[in-house]
Amino acid sequence: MYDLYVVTDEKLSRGLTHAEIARRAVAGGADVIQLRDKDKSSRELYEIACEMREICRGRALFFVNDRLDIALAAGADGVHLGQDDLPVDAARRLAPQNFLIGISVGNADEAAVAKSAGADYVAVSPVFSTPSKTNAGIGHGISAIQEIRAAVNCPVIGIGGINADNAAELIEAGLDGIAVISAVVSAPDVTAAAQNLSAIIRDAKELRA
Ligand code: TZP
Ligand code: MG
Repeated sequence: MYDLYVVTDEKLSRGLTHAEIARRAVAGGADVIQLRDKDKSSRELYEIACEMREICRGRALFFVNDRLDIALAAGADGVHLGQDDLPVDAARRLAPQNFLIGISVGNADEAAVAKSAGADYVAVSPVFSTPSKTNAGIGHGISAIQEIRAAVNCPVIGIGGINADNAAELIEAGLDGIAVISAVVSAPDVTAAAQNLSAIIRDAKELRA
């Protein structure tokens, strides 16, 4: 469900818009697309989210980062929250049934709290240090994946410094899904990069099964 999760970022792309990144990543088999933009106005975000909603419909889950209001208004499948965003239980009270809520966590305690507040998945963030996010902090590493995996029974995904070279070992360590920006968004061929990562994740899961 969350195997390949692509977070869009126009600044890290080679001149593509959020919508075009989404279109190309979905064509390459991305399972989830997340709109992430810290600079645009609410109106701009809403319009982009509506366009991405249609691109993803029936093909990939569509999430909005941070902004529950934009996610709900655009009819997104879910919202992705951080530890400093709206609490999961507050978001849950505002959201319709079946609306998905994901949250970034850094350790097993945060994961357990998020799960009991109603999170649908937790994202170990960052798995490795990365320049793609300002103040992402030091990577929590593979040991954190294993601790968080053991602490919660919901899907655990990872984000931060993940690419085609290290994705398989992270699936092996227990991740259910791999979230990336640069490995797909900054690639010269977004569709081919998504296809390649998707195949790596699928093969690693088959080996694990
Ligand atoms: N949250 C934690 S790390 C990160 C976000 C949005 C950036 C991930 O980007 P990349 O290029 O896949 O390391
Ligand atoms: Mg956030």
